[in-house]
Amino acid sequence: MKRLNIGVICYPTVGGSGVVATELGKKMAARGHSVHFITSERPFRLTQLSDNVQFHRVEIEGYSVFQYPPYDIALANRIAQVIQSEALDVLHVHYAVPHAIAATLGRHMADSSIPIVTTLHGTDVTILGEQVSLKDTVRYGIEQSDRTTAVSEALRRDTYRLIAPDAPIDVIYNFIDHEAYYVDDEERDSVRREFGFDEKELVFIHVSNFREVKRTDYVLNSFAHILKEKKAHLLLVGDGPEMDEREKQVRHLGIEPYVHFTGKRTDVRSLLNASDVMLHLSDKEAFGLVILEAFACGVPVIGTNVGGIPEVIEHDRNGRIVPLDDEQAVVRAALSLVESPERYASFQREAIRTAQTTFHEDRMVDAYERVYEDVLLR
Ligand code: GMT
Repeated sequence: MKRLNIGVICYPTVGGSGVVATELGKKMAARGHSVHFITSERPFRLTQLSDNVQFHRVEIEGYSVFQYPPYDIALANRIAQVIQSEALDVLHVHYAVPHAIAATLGRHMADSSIPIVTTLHGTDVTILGEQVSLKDTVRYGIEQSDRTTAVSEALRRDTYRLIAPDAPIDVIYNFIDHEAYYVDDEERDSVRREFGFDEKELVFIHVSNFREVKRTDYVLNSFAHILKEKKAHLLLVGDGPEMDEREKQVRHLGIEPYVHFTGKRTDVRSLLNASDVMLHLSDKEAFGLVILEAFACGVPVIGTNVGGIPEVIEHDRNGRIVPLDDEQAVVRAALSLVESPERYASFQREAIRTAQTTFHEDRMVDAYERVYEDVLLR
């Protein structure tokens, strides 16, 4: 395929959509394309720039008249500049709002017909698509794009149900970097030593941004029920708006010695390696990238029957699916998963296989490359 100049627009801070955008950009660069990230900060996973991986900062200048800094307009302005200065062939925007709109405006400002590919990631549809103030804008962004992709079948269905765009949507699943996530027994031992866990003790893990949709209240209530049956520990990794509430809940449940708040950590792989089972009990989740990260480290996942989660977790193979708000179902799923070492080992093997085959990065990068090729042919 011809070498392309690809403009990538995403949220640069911690979050699955920015991670996917950055990893995809890096993989495209490894295939010989030139990738230009147009973002307000350098994406946190973009640790190295090179001749074919560049970062174009969006400068947002304030002015006393503005009640809010005009990020969307500044982004459109920067997109228009980079389309011209770098002779971009295609724009790939991650997260519909405001990125698809800013790309449409930037293209118009540059007097260009550059194709726009928009990838929907989740709450850009399932939350913003329900807001009267934004719903029509999300639809407009999708309809102005030359191609739209969604990270799961569930998100594709939700997009038609909630927003009803007059446009086709392709599903391209997420993937993870296998050089960053893998099984490591030494890491398991060292993290277990750090937290004072015995080799045989059962360790659960939850990793998220502690927003309401992640239902960390349900994670804690379920874990408290597990503790009534079996001694265990819970690593809570990440930080976010619900953290204070969760600390109060832990005190209220009287389970302080068994719950370990780690805050944001850069060594998530080590924490996953030290864990036996992940709990991912969201009430909205288009995909759940951390589930794949857990799988790659050989950790089976208990997840809710919500959004794209059942597309990633194969019930009774690499994890278990439970109904939302059924704490006893989580207890049963967790304890029966670990009671037989043979069964647990089979779940671990399946988890690793899922991350390495069904969701292998090469499949997804090929699919995105085909999308670029298609929109350029038109
Ligand atoms: O939509 C969000 O909540 C933010 C977004 C993000 O930037 O992390 O998360 C979504 O995109 C991820 C990457 O595609 C998916 O793995 C998450 O499931 C999805 N979050 C939700 O749907 C809640």
